[in-house]
Amino acid sequence: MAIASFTVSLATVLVASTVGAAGRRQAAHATRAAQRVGDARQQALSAREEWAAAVAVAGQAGEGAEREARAAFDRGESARIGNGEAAAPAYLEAASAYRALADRLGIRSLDLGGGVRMVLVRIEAGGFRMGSDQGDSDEMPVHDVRITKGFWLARTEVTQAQWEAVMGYNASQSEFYGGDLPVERVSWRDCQEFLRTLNARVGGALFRLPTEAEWEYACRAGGAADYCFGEAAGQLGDYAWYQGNAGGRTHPVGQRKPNSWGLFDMHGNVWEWCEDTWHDSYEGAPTDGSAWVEADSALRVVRGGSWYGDARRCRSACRLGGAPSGRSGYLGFRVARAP
Ligand SMILES: [Ca+2]
Repeated sequence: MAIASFTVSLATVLVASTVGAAGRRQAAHATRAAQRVGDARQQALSAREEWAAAVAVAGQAGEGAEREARAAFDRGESARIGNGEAAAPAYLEAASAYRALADRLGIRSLDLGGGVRMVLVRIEAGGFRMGSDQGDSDEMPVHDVRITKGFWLARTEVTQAQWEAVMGYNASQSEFYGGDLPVERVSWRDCQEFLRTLNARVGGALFRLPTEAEWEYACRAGGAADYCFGEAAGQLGDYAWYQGNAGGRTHPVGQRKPNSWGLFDMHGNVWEWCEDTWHDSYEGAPTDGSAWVEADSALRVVRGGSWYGDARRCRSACRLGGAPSGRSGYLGFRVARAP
């Protein structure tokens, strides 16, 4: 009797523990599935929000643009309510559809947190003549460049609010202080730290400085003249804060006219760091838009002129070199993003 009773008890224990293990496996599976659905839903919501922000910038969404993306999102919502794992692929489909819509608008509005966003403009691949025969010797020889890959470029210089949202500390090192003002007194190395932090947040090496060729291509916006709007330096004040109108200081970004590709303050306000090291001529420069970087160069390129400089310094082709650890009240940057 004692033996039989023991056998039953053991069997009961074995069954119970088997049921326990299966139950735990099932529960773990359900947790993972819920996690996948939750992550996918979050991706869809972020992509939808970014698209809506891009629509707000563009001022139009396009006829029926959202229909398919919203249908995929709704499929996800229905499946999620029924605890269905089919919700995850539906949400991912919605996320990708919203991203495609934003790409079609040519505008991305990146959430940096704390209500701060960064708007980027799609720059298509194409060719242009880089440099100038009329400028300084370092702007020669004028040469053909083919930007082989489209990219994204921030519509404005990085502001102090954007700097603070990414770096978590205020930009009071700047000479002029204000959220909408361009951040300045940031060295080339400080900019790299900003970009590393931003990339870590999005989980990929997407953000970087523009190359010098990309910068001039985007500044010219299809034009071959001294400025994005033509040759008349007398019109510069409509497009730029420079010595002639700035009153000895930086100004909030995006207040002057943009160039025809929708980029503000490419001329003036603050000089902008590029990725390239400094060369005092274009002899031997790459022609595919890539960065021209040599390890033994002591300087990095800056572009576009500033509140402190005259009209000649604000020309599309004008260039200077700066020590990568150098900081100044007339030097900031803008962000480029891989396609
Ligand atoms: Ca500028």
